[in-house]
Amino acid sequence: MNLNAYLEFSPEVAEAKASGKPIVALESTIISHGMPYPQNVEMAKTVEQIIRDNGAVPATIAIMDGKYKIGLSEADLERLATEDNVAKVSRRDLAEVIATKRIGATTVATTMIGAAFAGIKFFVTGGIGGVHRGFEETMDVSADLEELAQTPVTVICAGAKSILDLPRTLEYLETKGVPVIGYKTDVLPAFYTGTSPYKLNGSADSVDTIASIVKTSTDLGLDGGVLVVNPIPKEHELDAAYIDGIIETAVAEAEDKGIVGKDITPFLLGKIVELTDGKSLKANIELVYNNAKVGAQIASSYNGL
Ligand code: PSU
Ligand code: MN
Repeated sequence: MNLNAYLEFSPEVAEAKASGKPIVALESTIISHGMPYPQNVEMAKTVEQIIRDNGAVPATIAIMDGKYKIGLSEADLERLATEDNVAKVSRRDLAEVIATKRIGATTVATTMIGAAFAGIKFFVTGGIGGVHRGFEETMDVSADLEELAQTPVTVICAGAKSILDLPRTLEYLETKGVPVIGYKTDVLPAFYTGTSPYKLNGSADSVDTIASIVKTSTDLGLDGGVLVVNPIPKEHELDAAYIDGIIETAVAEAEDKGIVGKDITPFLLGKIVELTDGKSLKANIELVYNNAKVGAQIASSYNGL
């Protein structure tokens, strides 16, 4: 069976591929499970436009009607944001959701897989999954990290939220051979805040340097992805003590309620929005926009190499 039978390109993405334009993938779990309606659809449309404004073509990815859709229409975005029973699809769930023709939102892991199938090298999101706090008991490590280890797509994000164990997430990425490059920073950004105590091994001050790192990794056949961590703009940062307190409360509530597995990240994300009265949502949206700008610029620079 031909892989192409499972892929469905939007007209915009098909045209971009045919004419060799830079393309940037976007995930859909951030829409279905990461943000409330209608801000999620608004964010999804605006982020696509920011990518266009910065010289690249957006390709939001999701699973619909038995296909890996590469590039979504506005109606598709609306479906993802409003339909009940949108599956959160990680690598484990992929074959099942495609075969049974359910509607599925792609995580970082499955957006990387779809992007690689589609020949797209860059992918912009908010935050990645990682090693969960208390992993010693639960063994909960996001499949996003394994995907970064094996799939050659560059992911531009704002670091990871401290709902995760950040230093262990970095250790895991090191073990798996994933370069983590700070854009204009030498510490890991912690999503809502631009800094953290955790030193990075690599950093770059220009998008051209990042493009050349990606090119070199590709030329060497290193296989895995590159993780670019881009701090939230200063004017949108939340106070570190404030957001850490909120995260502690959310994590404790998840534990009390016995929430585990694929449900824990969406639960924590929703809880944080609720406890911050939407302040975290505003920060989340702004950091995605900032990542879109940088990601499109990296993809354009790469195209010129
Ligand atoms: N972190 C966020 N926002 C998100 C996610 C993570 O700040 O929307 C989503 C992404 O789709 C990510 C997934 O790939 O959650 C990770 O889920 P898990 O921890 O179950 O692997
Ligand atoms: Mn998990």
